[in-house]
Amino acid sequence: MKRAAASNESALAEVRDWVRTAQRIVVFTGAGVSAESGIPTFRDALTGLWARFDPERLATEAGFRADPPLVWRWYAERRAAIARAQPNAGHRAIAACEADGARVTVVTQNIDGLHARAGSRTVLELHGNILRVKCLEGCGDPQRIEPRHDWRADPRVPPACPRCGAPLRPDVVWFGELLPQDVFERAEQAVLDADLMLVVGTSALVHPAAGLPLAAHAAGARVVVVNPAPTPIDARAAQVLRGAAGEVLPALLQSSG
Ligand code: BV8
Ligand code: ZN
Repeated sequence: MKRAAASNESALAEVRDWVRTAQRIVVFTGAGVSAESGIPTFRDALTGLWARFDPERLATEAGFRADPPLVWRWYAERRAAIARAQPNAGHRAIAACEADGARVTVVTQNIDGLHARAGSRTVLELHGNILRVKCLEGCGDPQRIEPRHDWRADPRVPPACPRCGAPLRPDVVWFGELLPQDVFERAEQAVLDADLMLVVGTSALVHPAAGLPLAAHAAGARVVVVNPAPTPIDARAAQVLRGAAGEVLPALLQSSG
């Protein structure tokens, strides 16, 4: 296993080769791929008013039931910021690579929908999507919600389910909740079929998502990490590209021409 700084042209050239010759590529992303779009990573999301909360307590059903307006407003603030954000060069490079004919499956932990907005067509959202809401008691289907509505002044916080009157909640996977079964199974299948997996912008701490790069490695795929900081996956990586997604991915995925 070789380590290389993103600036190391030979490492980039080697991984560019792997991208060109790979049959099936999985790009596994975390909050770091959206950092250059100005979206704070999950733990950084707790700035200002939320700084005194622990994300692993706030992003839970118990946290929501304990104080629905507080948790609703935390998601509304993140949703409004996400609606104002734009996909960055990293998101666009992944989408361009897919458009280039490479069989690319994006498996993301992010709930911001930016991969799809950048043009990626095969995106598996393991942890849901902040732009949708659903009934707390599980009736009916998730619905898109207007991201720019100012909930700070709205007394209907959280709004009630139109069918049963229970509170609406974000359609995201909270800690202690199961991931959407069909999505996770498709992600596992894509990982087992892949011959190359790019692990971009994730601290790989949250399970079961963080187990996917290990499964790819165990199934014989080459794993490449793109991250400015060390991660637990580095030890199993065929290459580690130390750098920001918005810089490394365009250099890595430029169309093989
Ligand atoms: C479940 C949606 C079970 C919500 C999220 C003890 C041991 C192991 C596991 C557990 C444990 N105790 C509890 C658990 C289980 C728990 C878990 O894994 N906890 C962890 C913290 C230990 N997991 C769960 O609860 C999961 N469910 O296990 O259910 C079960 C079993 C039976 C029956 C019922 C249930 C559900 C987990 C999903 C939680 N939801 N998101 C929301 O967003 O509000 S997770 C959330 O945090 C994100 O989605 C992401 O997945 C995760 C990590 O977020 P961040 O750290 O912010 O982002 P990231 O990891 O991506 O880190 C940023 C990275 O980017 C860094 O590496 C940084 O260096 C890099 N970076 C920064 N800038 C850039 C960059 N990289 C590239 N370019 C840049 N410019
Ligand atoms: Zn309902």
